[in-house]
Amino acid sequence: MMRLTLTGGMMATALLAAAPTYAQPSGSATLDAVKARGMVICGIAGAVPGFSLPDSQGVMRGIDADSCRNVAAAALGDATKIKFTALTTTNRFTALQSGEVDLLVRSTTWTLGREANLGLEFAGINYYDGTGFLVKKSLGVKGAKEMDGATICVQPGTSTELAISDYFRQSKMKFTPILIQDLAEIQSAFLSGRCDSYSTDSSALATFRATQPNKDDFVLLPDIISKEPLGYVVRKGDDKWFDIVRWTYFATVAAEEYGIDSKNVDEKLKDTNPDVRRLLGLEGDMGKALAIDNKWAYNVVKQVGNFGETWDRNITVLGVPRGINNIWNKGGLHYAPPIR
Ligand SMILES: N[C@@H](CCC(=O)N[C@@H](CS)C(=O)NCC(=O)O)C(=O)O
Repeated sequence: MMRLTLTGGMMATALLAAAPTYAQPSGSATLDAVKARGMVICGIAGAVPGFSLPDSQGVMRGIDADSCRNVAAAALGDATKIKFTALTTTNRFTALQSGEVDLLVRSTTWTLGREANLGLEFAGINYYDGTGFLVKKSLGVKGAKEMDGATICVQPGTSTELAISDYFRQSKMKFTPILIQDLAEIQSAFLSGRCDSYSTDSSALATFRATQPNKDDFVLLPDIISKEPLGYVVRKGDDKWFDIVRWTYFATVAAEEYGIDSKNVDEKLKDTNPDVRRLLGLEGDMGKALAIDNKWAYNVVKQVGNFGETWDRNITVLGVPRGINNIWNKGGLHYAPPIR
């Protein structure tokens, strides 16, 4: 027994002496890969105003793009260390499963089926949305219940498809789906009158309508027929990465709650409130617990902004009211558990 312990100890010493200086493994294969690469790879749509769309300088803008940047700021200390991969409604899940992307923030609805069947899990919700219908005003339809017999343009592989079929079946109405994958194609099919309605997340319908030159020719029906909580998705089995992504989202919400934003965050470093001090990495080793820098949340807020800033910059400008997407103490659903 004695000899075995001695031998083990000697071997360990020899191994230590010979060990090359690799970065300490974090316990997260995804975080280790992200660090080695110096970049977070994030799956987005890349063509949806307010969510992810390149601006005139080619910079990806939108709430999904900024959610990706939040994770780069938290994990690497630099929101610009991000590569965006444009994915479709049908290839998004395989891209995440195969490791082509480190996370997916692509107007993707959290459902039981996706979480239980696909080996994926939802780490946070960046937009509480719902399925809506866009119609031409000239059609004269005022509500979804008047759509019996309608043809509806919808993207395949979406939870929208299921929401519509449930709604029509339940309402004892018929409809004909026109399934079109490509976004530009589905939108031009709707504009040219191939379908009576275009259905998807109502946020995307509102922003699509807002960006049309003749936007008053279109009506977003008042009916929201399903819950579509859109969020941050990661692979199952990497709990530490899941924690980083989940608490990054919470940090943006907590920052808004405490009144910390990208402009005053340096001033807030002098704050005596223990919640603020822990969030900003001044005490409590919250970052260390996540295997990242204690300044993780400071970096997110300083470089990208708090949740409300991200919302206003991307969504408010398109005329979509905040509603249930406010933080909890202002009547909304975004709520962060204690960061302590
Ligand atoms: N939230 C639904 C619908 C997702 C969806 O269809 N998103 C649309 C509207 S936001 C989209 O990303 N279109 C852009 C594209 O396909 O390039 C889901 O997860 O299935």
